[in-house]
Amino acid sequence: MKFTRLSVGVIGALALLGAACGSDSNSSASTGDTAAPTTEATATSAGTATSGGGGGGAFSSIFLPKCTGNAVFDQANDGAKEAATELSVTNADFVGPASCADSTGQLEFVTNAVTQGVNAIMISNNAGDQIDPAIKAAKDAGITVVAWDSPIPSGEGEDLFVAQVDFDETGTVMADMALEILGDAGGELAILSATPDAANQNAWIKSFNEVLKDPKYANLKVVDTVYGNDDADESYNQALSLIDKHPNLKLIMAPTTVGIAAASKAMQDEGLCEKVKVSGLGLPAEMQAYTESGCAPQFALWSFKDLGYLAFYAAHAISTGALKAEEGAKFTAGRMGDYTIEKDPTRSKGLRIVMGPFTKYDKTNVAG
Ligand code: RAM
Repeated sequence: MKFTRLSVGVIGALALLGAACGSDSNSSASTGDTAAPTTEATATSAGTATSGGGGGGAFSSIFLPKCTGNAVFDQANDGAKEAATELSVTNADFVGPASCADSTGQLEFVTNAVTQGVNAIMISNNAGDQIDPAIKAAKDAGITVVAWDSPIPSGEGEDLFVAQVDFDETGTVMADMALEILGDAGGELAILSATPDAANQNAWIKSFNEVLKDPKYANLKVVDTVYGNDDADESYNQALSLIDKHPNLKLIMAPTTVGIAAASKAMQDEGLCEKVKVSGLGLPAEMQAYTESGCAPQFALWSFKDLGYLAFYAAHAISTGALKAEEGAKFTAGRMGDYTIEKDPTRSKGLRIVMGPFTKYDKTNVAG
């Protein structure tokens, strides 16, 4: 049976959504307490969030992904919950817009958190600099703001960015995968990204284009950059448009777990995997079939669970006063060990810690 392009995309979207819904997203609501937040170590009065589990110590926070319904954000939230349990504090409220396409959808969650007087906001920013006024209001209210996965580009109002990997390294990793897949002959490639305002993808694309200037990659030609808004259906259709528009396209590079899986499915459904390969940043569980079939021979990622765990430890430490968000400050994040805060060299302003490492996947290790 041959599905239409749209219906296959819809099925793909539902499958991804179903996978995401399978995990516990701990979305129980905070009580809306309006007690003033404080950054003191003894800040026990402000938090009354009532999410289940996590020991129950009063530390109220929100864990705000770009949008809900993405398996990697559920994994990050699992890590945050693990940290909350170890720290004997209440889990963060896992809240966010239903669609990543809604680039300003996160603003109301930040604003509500300020009204509720939470101790900390942990955010993967999907709104570029448009988030600045809301984040600044949170900061002015004494709330700890830790970005994870996707930073506040200006650094304004953000205490710390928990970087999954070094953002400049991402460009090199993607360029090397493209070169290995296409070989020295190279060819045309297109980038299929998430949302146009996603700070992480935009930084990675910038770095990728920078790295490609090295003569080593001279035969790799980026012919287009398109956005699937981290929506499986939209990404699927964007991948199909790319192959219609660029008949000589040899590779789709998707620095998004949603985009890479959707593009792989599109190429597989069209029987094009021999002609157009897919690579980028992908979740092994979503990519295994495409990697084993040769549609997506190589991709990379890091642990989202660890990222959420580390973000929660950092936010808790800063909020309680155990850690000062300043260059050179050190702290220990449970099972993940020691970290030192540094200036973020990939932004003009802002502090970061870098988690790492990248794991590269191919058919030898994708099954785990
Ligand atoms: C998607 C999201 C996320 C990004 C990954 C690689 O799941 O856009 O922010 O880190 O892809």
